Amino acid sequence: MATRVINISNRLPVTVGEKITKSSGGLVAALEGLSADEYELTWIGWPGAAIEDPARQQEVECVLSEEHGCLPVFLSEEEVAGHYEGFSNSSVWPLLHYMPNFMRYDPAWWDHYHTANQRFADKVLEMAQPGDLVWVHDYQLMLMPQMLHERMPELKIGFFLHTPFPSFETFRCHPKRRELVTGLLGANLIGFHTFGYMRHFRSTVLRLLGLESEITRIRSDDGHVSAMGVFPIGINSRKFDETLDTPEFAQRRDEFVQANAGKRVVLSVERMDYTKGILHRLDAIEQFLAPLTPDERDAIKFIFVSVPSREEVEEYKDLREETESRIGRINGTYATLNSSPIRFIHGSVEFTDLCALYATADVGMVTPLIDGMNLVAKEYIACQREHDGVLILSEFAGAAEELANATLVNPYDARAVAETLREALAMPAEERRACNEPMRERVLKFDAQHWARTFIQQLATAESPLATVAEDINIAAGQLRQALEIGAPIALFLDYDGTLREIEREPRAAAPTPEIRELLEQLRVCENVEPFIVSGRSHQDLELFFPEPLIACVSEHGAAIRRHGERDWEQWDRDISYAWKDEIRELLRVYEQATPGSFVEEKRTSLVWHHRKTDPEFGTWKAHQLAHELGTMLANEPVKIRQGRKIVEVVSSEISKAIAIRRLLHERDYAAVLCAGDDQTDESMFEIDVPNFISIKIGPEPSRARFRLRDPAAFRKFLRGTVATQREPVTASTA
Ligand code: GDG
Repeated sequence: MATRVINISNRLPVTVGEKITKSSGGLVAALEGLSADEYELTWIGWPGAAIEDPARQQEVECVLSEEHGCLPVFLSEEEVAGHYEGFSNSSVWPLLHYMPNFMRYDPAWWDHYHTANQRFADKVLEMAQPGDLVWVHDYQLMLMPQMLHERMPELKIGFFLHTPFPSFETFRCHPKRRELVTGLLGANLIGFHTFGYMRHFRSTVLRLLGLESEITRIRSDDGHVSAMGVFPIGINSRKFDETLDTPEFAQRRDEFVQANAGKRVVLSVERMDYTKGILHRLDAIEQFLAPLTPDERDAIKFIFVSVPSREEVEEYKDLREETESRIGRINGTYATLNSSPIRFIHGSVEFTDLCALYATADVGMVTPLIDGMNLVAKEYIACQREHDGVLILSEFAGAAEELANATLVNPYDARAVAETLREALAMPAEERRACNEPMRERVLKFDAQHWARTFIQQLATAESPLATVAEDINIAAGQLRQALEIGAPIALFLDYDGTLREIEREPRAAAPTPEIRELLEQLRVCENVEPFIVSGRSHQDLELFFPEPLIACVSEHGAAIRRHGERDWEQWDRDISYAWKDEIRELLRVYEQATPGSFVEEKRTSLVWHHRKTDPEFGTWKAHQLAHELGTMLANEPVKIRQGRKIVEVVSSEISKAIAIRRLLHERDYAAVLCAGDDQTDESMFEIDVPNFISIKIGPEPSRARFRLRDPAAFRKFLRGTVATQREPVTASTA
């Protein structure tokens, strides 16, 4: 059966006017590359016009869904102004492109952005079924992944960002930075054009939300995993290649060649957007023209195709005016009696004409100040079948990573760009061919269809939220009940922080709540149940929380025990030497001084360097460095070095929770043994090998435990529902 793919972009690939016409952007072509046998596609988006009459909405919806496989999301004019022109294009777009000077912000826009994202998500949820692949596109819909994930966690949600993702220093300027990043983390797969954008995203997630990540995956606090990947988008190669074979193309190409006879043509094609570097390019062109003689100027022609874009937004209007006035000035200054240097088309050209322009231009001049990918650069290369023009490409376009043989420039350096243009026009044919051939091969092969297929395939195999769920916890409950029913003793080894009790920022604040005290009391009075608190805390700390010896406590991972009903602690580490501490203490102090915010904690059995309050990247780097240094220093000592949650710990290897528990298990036989814990130090407990052993991991991280519960509250509920219900002595006859 075909897998259902729900594709969501801000704009549907149709234009709704008197009639409905299908448009043919790159995304349409990409998705057409998904085989219909394998995937059943539905497209959700805004139809491009504010349709407010309910009868007309119904009519449009009917035609779109039946004839075009599209479901429209209707937005009022006001919503479009707030969501699209305001929030998306006037605040997020400039920041994603490193241009905070163009950012404007109005809190009312946020409401529209949120509402629009919600409206899109609702539309998806009207039709979505578990197992569907949902693919959300671009910066207008950054909240959607989280909205969808919350309502339907069984969906596989992909998000692709078509723009760059900037460094944290830029992204942090956005008033809704946290909400935007959290919105994206609802996705199971987040795609970027380049590794650099992905790197900035990870660093932003770390700095904004404190979430550490691996190179290609981020785990949120609730255990949800977002994979990340680099998927450089390609062009609709087949369409270009086929068009180049048509007689219409040949005719237009010949007409252009004739019209420009005796001239070298330099072509630029773009949406009229300040990211595309139009004004900077004009500076370079001016520098190029200045030293030329009138005859030389007659022999060059610049063609600008600038497609009108976002004209409702102030900055775009200004750009258009500025561009027109600059071009007017340049043409006025450098025109001869025969020609003027720049032909400016503020509009779009037919596809065949575009191909003919690409195919005949001596130079393709693509110099954005920054660009997620830039398809024009790839399209220009795809059309160099015979002519072999030179691609001058900004090193700040994502495409520059793949088109390494292009002539790369820094668009801010007008003089260098002018010089590069001079050189490009003089480049010998063999050199041009040698540059273009490998690029053309690559562009044709890794096309838009390839891009969509690889993204969808990776989304389909993205980690399912269910993969981290261990065996059914009811099996554990059954095991415990069975032991209790026959009146056999059971032991409960319970970690405290993060297992019985929610973690607090300040460790001292994590005293047992009345609910926890009551639960422990219930456990204590259960016949045949022997509970132990097995903690990493010092015995002084444990005494503060549990002054009465009502419950047995094991401190510092097994260094000492205070047994049930006894006031004194039995020291279990008398024969262990801690001589290694002196040298290590000194080293940790050096790290403490060199890393602002970090501090050293000394426990009886260990020394700990904490970096929770440091700059997250600097702290992690120093932690790696410290762990490495310790490894060399302590190679022959009986210690373990642990890099845990924002800590580096050196601890005696003769002490562990597992060693302590084994010792207790030698003292008495139990019919069932339960160990529960939430962090790495608890993993040693889960390796214990005795009959009827129940290991429970609290929390989402990977673990060796057989069972898993979400958080301390769920664990307490589990204890109440299984063990603590058995208040009365239970015998075989009453069971
Ligand atoms: C965003 C990102 C990323 C242009 N003029 C005409 C025309 N075009 C077509 C081109 C090309 C497309 O428009 C422009 O795509 P770009 O990639 O260059 O730029 P954006 O519109 O800013 O796109 C960008 C892209 O998303 C995809 O992820 O690469 O970085 O900003 O396909 O051919 N087409 C026709 N006539 C024109 O006059 N027919």
